[in-house]
Amino acid sequence: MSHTLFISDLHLAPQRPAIAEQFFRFLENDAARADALYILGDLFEYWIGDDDTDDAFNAQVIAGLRQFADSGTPLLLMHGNRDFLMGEAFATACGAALITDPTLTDFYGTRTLLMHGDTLCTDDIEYQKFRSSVRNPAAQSQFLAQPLDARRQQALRLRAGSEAAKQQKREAIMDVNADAVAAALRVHDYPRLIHGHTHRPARHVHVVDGHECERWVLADWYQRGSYLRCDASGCTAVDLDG
Ligand code: LP5
Ligand code: MN
Repeated sequence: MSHTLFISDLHLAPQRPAIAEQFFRFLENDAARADALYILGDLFEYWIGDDDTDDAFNAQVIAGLRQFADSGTPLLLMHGNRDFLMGEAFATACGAALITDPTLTDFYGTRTLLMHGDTLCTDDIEYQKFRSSVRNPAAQSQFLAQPLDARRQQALRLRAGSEAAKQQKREAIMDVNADAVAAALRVHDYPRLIHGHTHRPARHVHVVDGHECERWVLADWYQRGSYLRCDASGCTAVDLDG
């Protein structure tokens, strides 16, 4: 049956080669049989600019994606909170199209809202402040004007700062806020919602203004790879083998 696959939060990094290998196998097998593959953010552990392609690992990921896209399956990429600096140059190199967060698309007769998910975490006030500062175009230009080594050091400091900050936050703060979910569903006329980011894979049902809306949360790829498969009869979460 015609179907589309959704993944997010792979956090690909050379330090975890097994997950990258699993991703390349996924591209050659399950993903190659789909109508399209959507990557809804955090493909990379972090992305410091499209000029970081002399890096052997990044070049390998680009080549894998390029081979996949060249074989004819549309590849759609959304920014996550780790890789929002992926630009048109990167997308072109991969044969992918960048899509905005949020994006509303019809899949086999079901209107579906696609998001990374971080904007729904409105209780995490520190994160939302951090987000607006790093999504500022002037701050991004200033960052990108620095040499790659300096950028890499800064990204590693931000990653360490984030891990430390998360230790101090209650779990509930780092989940989506129900009112933010309801608002996103309302403003898009009550679609199905698919997002990642929280690393809490599940299917939820939200009743908003009397409309039942499904919300699928994608899994991260820390332990193993997985994807969401949607066709005309609905969506199913699938774990990849070993
Ligand atoms: O990513 P994750 O899962 O650890 O946590 C996220 C939120 N954290 C982030 C930060 C990213 O991990 C780091 C991104 C690196 C990007 C590289 C490019 C940099 C470009 C800069 C352009 C201007 O997104 C985390 C959330 C969590 O999800 C759950 O939703 O809680 O939010 C935070 O931890 C933010 C903190 O609360 C506040 C910011 C701490 C920053 C510490 C700075 C340390 C010193 C920096 C020196 C440069
Ligand atoms: Mn994320």
